[in-house]
Amino acid sequence: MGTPERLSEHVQLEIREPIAILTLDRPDKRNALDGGTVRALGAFFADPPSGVVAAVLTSSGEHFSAGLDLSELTTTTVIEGVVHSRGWHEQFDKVQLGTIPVVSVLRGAVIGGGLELAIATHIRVAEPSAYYALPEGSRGIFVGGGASMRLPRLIGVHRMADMMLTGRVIDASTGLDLGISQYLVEAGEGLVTAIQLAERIAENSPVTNYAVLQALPRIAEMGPQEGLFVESLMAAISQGSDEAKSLLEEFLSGRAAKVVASEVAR
Ligand code: 1HE
Repeated sequence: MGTPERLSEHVQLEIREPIAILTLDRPDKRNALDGGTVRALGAFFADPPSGVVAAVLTSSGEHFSAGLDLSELTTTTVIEGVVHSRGWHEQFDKVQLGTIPVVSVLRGAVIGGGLELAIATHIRVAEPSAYYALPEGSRGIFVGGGASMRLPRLIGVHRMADMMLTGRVIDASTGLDLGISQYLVEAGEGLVTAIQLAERIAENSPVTNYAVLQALPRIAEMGPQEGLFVESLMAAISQGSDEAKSLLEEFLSGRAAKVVASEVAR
């Protein structure tokens, strides 16, 4: 087990190769996200340590994150507001479009910018306490960390509009049904499940993981024929890798794990 260190004032980092565990660590402020935290996360995922091929993003205390540190907004001008929001876009793009898959653990409040961070991660494991909200409407602001781009792709424009206009809070079970999380586990099981998933992801060929992070979201945004063509290119690139050749050979010689129905049904 690695020794935890500080990535920044409010982010703890533990390396357990081949995975890294990042912890939002500002429980007294419900893990509200200040600029230093957002920049530290972006910098980590833009250039992860060698030997780390998957990550878990979790939190201290009862909540994942109460969103933007609202104390940062009280004196901003319009142009500073644009720059602030564009900074979040840049850093969260480094999470989503980086090179290592990120599994997040969602508990308690996953609000505003906290939800924006969560949906920039690739796999979200929720505990029953998780709840999702966009209270920007009641604060007189708009989302600024990518929610209007990422969230409608998960739940649809009209559900997001409902959350913003009425302040509707979505519970963990509904969040699972809508795809906000892909997993819903028992209370206290989120971190252990996320670590298991990250370790499983780390066993994949790096080419496949890279393709899932880089090619898949782009293909999903393309026209059908362009997307199919890029899929073929990515398929050929991955098939040509040394990892693919040895993994296929392992299967054909009966040495590889088979697909197990109970794992798939989870
Ligand atoms: C904060 C923040 C914050 C808590 N920025 N300081 N997000 C919100 O509008 C959500 C605001 N927060 C809440 O609704 C509640 O704090 C919670 C439901 C998350 C938790 O409630 P509770 O009763 O456990 O804690 P609390 O007493 O409200 O908060 C504890 C402390 O954290 C308190 O500070 P203290 O000095 O009085 O102890 C709170 O002020 C502080 N705190 N949340 C700053 N968000 C890129 S655009 C993204 C736009 C958004 O994210 S908008 C949504 C913002």
